[in-house]
Amino acid sequence: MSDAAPELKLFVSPNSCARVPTIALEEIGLPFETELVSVMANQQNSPEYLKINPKGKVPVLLIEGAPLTENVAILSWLNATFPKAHLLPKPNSTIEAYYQTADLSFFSATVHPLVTRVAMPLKFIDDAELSFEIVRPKATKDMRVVMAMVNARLENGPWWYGDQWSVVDGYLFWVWSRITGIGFEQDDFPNIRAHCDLMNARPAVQRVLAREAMNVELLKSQGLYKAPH
Ligand SMILES: N[C@@H](CCC(=O)N[C@@H](CS)C(=O)NCC(=O)O)C(=O)O
Repeated sequence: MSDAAPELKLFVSPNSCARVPTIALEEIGLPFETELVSVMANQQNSPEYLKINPKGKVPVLLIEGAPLTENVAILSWLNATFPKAHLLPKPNSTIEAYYQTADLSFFSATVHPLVTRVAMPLKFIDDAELSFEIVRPKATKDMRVVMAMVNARLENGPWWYGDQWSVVDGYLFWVWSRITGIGFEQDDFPNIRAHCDLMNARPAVQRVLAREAMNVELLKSQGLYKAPH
């Protein structure tokens, strides 16, 4: 790769976890392209998309045309490639770098699967009534335990790493917006609510939300949008 900024294209879908690397890219502040995929219309499983990501998921980051998948890898790559953006605090030791990987993996591998159960319970049982009566309430209960832990961590906030904003905050913001958008009860989690207000005030986050709102309108006009419920 030359010294010039690499050509970047991110595959996104409104309300999805692709919001997290979009926030990272907006915080970096260099130009990047996005390509819209409607997860609501199952476009992530089209033959064309599966050639880019056989896992059938967003996000994918094309770096000079080569796909990088998985949020943890994408966010870690962006952090390493654009150190001036301070997407993660500079680690003071080798183990501190692994603590950061553990934090990103916690959101990717522990919290995100719970989000999927809360937000898309039909993925887990082929019975609409049971999915909303059993899968969602159970996952919501588990999510409340995890969010209580996150809320306690933010006592030393306002951010995940205290005074320093990081992409881990972007991850938490996506999780919180996604679950509260479908009615997750917020009252017991004042620190996360304050965190969300701070996130909403960041110019980069406002640009991300404006992009998503435009994408929602575009997908609606094509009959490819379904609001979260
Ligand atoms: N481990 C992946 C998870 C990606 C993922 O589950 N993306 C969801 C959107 S939030 C998706 O594409 N879902 C489509 C599907 O499961 O069919 C990552 O962190 O990038």
